[in-house]
Amino acid sequence: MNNNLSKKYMLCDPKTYPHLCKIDSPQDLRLLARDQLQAANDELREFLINSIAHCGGHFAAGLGTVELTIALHYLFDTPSDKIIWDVGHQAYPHKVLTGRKEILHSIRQTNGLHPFPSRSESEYDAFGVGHSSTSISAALGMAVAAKAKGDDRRFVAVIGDGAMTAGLAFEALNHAAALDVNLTVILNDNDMSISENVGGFRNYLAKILSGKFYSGFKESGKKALQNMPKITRWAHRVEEHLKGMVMPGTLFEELGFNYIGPIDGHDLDVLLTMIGNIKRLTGPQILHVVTRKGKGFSPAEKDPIAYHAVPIFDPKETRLPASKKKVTYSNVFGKWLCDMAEKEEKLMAITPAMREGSDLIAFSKKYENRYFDVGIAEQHAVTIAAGMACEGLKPVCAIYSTFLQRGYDQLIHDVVLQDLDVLFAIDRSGLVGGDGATHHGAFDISFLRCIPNLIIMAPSDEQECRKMLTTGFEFKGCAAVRYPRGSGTGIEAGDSLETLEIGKGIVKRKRKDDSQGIALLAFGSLLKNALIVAEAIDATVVDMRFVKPLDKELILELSQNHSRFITLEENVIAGGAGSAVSEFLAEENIQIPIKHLGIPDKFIEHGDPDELITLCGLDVDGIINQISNFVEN
Ligand SMILES: Cc1ncc(C[n+]2csc(CCOP(=O)(O)OP(=O)(O)O)c2C)c(N)n1
Repeated sequence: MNNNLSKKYMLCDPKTYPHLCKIDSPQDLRLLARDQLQAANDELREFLINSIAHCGGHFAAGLGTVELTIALHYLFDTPSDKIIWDVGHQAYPHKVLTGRKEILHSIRQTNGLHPFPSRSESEYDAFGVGHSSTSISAALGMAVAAKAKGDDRRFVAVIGDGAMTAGLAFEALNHAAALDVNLTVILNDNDMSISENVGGFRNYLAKILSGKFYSGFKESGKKALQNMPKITRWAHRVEEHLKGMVMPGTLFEELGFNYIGPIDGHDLDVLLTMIGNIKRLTGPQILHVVTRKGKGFSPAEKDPIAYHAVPIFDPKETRLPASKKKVTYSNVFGKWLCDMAEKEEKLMAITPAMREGSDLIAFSKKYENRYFDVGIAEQHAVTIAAGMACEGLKPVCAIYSTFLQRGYDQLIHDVVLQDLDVLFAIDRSGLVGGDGATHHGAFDISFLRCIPNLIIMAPSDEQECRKMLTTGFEFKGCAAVRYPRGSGTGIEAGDSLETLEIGKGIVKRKRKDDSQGIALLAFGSLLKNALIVAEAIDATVVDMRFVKPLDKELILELSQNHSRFITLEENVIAGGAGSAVSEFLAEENIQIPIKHLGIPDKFIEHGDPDELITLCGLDVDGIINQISNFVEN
């Protein structure tokens, strides 16, 4: 892409964007007359399409929240009032209106804007997000604090219908009803998660919107709003009025919320009127807003799954560029799953709303009855797997490392403690790149390896990944295979369903010099760098394969004829695989200098994956430097 050309699209020039270019903060937006807002709104959408097309990032969700963002910042006194975006992938319009439009194109890149709202980035980013379904709890906490301080401020949680499927969101709704605080929840219902939303709650929302009810409201809504009584009498009258228009006794009403809606989230007038009115109500309010993912960009409206997050593309084209990517670890998993399912009928696959990311598309089509998208509900994903295993099935729970953090208690208490047969296919382990600190799979080795009886494997290439998946599947008990985001060495994973001997590593290179020297003990993806380093410094290299159980025999053997150990892993050093080696050496009272290389003890931000590896000193030069310092000291 021509850089000058792309820059032109990414800047907010006054000719194309006469209103938007003057908005550097919500205060500027509030200076606009109400009849100028539609123009500003349309410019904002145009700007988003052009900018994101030229830098890549989350796309379709943000196009669906343009009107909502304008209405909220126009009506609420942000940043004193707080808008809490759930997940935050839909918050690009919010970033544009809150002083970040000229740098929007840097989003997700090294030193660029955070991929999601971040408290360190802007005072308008009320809560740091990335993982879903936290907004209502966070907003509720803020509202409680404001009440305790005697502040009359407003707190608005904006949550999608997908994010609403998590238990956490319902826990917060349940609690909110017990508290007398001013909380507004905006349910942004586009009937999509990343893929189609699933489950009974989705069906419930669909019922609310179905047939004459919703279309009837659409027609009558504006009229009804125009006829509303003056605001002095409004609060108690409108409640009945609105309730008359909507289904009586909705689920939300039963929970203690004042439910209002559904309304058309792309009708700016209706949004402004409704939110303006809600602002004056006290207690917990829920506004049900219906939007369309990808709104205003027809290819994204037609295919919101493909346009959920996009690479750089030409906005004049109706298609995204064909992916030139190599086979990814997710692809290796997706193919293995289909192959194994053919052989083993007991295999069931579970995903918490990540069908595309975990590459379960083929499986979901071929084995419809053995495929379970449980919604954004990681805890439930783990425990439903436990239940299936109790009945003799063999569930494979495909889950991103970062999202398994949500299912930790379930993993210990419901699966491993009961010695149940579940395989965890842990995708996106290690550094993930543009999604940043909220999404790096930096901790799984540390939080898994302290659990008794669990088998943990880390593949160094695609073939190993396939063997480990088979090994974990055949194992009677709980096993985990943690593999990285993206492609690996490029080696063909093949078709075999071969297993590995549990707890056995493999020596990949022996030191040429017989005298004592360095042994590099690699766990997973860093093996390829270790092999290059070993050529430069003449070291022994071991692919440890198993984080748990460790190949103790091999470690003992290596300690006989090496003077130093270096461990390598794409996980935090704290409590990682290297620590496991040190613990074992200490237990055996073997004193050998050992250096652990991995992710340092800080949160790593977003950026280009290779740059992040370099930042952590895990590229070839970085490893050599760290080893030299260790040897010299
Ligand atoms: C705990 C957690 N699990 C999974 C994800 C991955 N994820 C990001 S956005 C998304 C879909 C969200 O759907 P919804 O809330 O309806 O928002 P929409 O994209 O439809 O606007 C998912 C599953 C996540 N961010 N957090």
